[in-house]
Amino acid sequence: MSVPFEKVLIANRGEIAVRVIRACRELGIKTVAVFSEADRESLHVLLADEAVPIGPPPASESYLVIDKLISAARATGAQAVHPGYGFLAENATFAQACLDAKLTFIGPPPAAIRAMGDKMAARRVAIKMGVPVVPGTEQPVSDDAEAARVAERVGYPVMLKAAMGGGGKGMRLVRAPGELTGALRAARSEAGAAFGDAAVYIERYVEEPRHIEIQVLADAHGGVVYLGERECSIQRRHQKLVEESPSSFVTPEMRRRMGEAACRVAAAVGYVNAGTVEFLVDRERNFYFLEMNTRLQVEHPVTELVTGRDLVRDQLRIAAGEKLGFGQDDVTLDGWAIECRVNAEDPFASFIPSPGKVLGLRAPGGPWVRDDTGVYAGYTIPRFYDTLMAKLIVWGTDRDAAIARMSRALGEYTVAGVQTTIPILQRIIAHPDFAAGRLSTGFMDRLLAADKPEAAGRHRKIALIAAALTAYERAGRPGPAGGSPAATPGAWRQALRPGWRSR
Ligand code: MV4
Repeated sequence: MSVPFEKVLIANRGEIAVRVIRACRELGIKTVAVFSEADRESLHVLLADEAVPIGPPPASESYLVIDKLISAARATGAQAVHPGYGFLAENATFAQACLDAKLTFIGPPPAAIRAMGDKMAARRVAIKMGVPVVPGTEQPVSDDAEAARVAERVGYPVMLKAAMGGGGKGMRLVRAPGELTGALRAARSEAGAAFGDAAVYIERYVEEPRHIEIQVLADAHGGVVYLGERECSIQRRHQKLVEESPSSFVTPEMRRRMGEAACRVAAAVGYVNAGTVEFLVDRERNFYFLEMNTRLQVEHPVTELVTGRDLVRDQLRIAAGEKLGFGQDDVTLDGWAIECRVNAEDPFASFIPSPGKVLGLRAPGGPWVRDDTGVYAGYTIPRFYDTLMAKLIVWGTDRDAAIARMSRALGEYTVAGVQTTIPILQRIIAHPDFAAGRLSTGFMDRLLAADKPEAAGRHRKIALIAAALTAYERAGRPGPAGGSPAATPGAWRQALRPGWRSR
């Protein structure tokens, strides 16, 4: 195969920049990293062939400054730009700026990014292509009376959504007519502040939905395929924690219908490159188009492990104008893959970010275990960016094997110096509902509710009784071990964290 490019600039940082560098290196493509002042010693800088400084730590002064990225590409002679995810990955202006500078943007055409950035326009595309959407409005609602009519028609509860939103921002659940006017005002002002556009539309609320998304690949010659689904229902505040492929909820017939629907939406907007079509799925297995993400996603590795494809390699080939080189019938799903996102956050303290120096690190290994990370022992995680530290991805011949492997791998993962989400990931993976595939977007709320003050009150009493018994028992044996638990606050705190493994 010919080499798609000689040199590629990666307009990103962290694990995704590392992921792209790896694909480039395997293809014999030279890589250019960009880095802020906080990222001088970051792994992507160490691994790239060249690295260009682009300014101060805040992303608004570095990774989000289009001119600096274009200049860096020009100065180093890169022919193409990979945006990764986040930052400018779904910014049509950036994609256009690359094209204007005669740089290949390794992503979709600007028009496709723009078409899908407007969630209402995307909804209309889905409707036009015969893809089911949640019942609701095709245009923004302008006044209270119209909103009331629409809500009455689709039936309560309803959801108000920002037209330019996504990722849960500017959303309001309305359970009864009396709440509508206030919720509409709140949603409009939130949308206006967050997206500079106060337009809001209405959908019927889908209770306890699953979030299932379809990976698509499209080339510039009309070839479009889907690469199965990813189940991403384990989320907290719209941040995914665990993803898997395939989904135990999706039947082969449903997979084909969702996949074909996703391909129709992609084709309708002239989509080229890798993209993801998101669906909400209700308890009766009805699926509804939600939005399309016009980028490579964080959770793409689970699709890679079950399809055997390197999605970044496919992105590079497609961007270079090559044909996909395979058809839908060539896509087969083999086994099961699960990804856990390891964030530098303290799950014992409301997931507060935990930046700082990684004093020690022992990543898991062994068969069918993949660790996509942007950190190393001795590295200082800066406080300026996303807390994603690593993605642990495992493959097994079936779901049970993948779960057992993930549990084993999480047990091996040792990080010193910063707090990580590993303990909560272990709890998710060990949960009977997870084992049974009983997943929904309410899973994490239920799991964490067990740690809320009300429940903690109950656990606190149990812990106090246990502590009193221990003190009573030890009272008869004075000496170093004889102190009351009150003398060791660490032990108290651990006693108040039932089921959580201490490290
Ligand atoms: C919904 C919904 C229920 N009904 N729409 C959240 C993110 C945004 N992209 C869409 N979201 C939702 N839209 C209707 N009509 C519930 C959610 C939702 C959700 C969706 C996917 C994953 C996690 C979620 C958590 C809360 C709410």
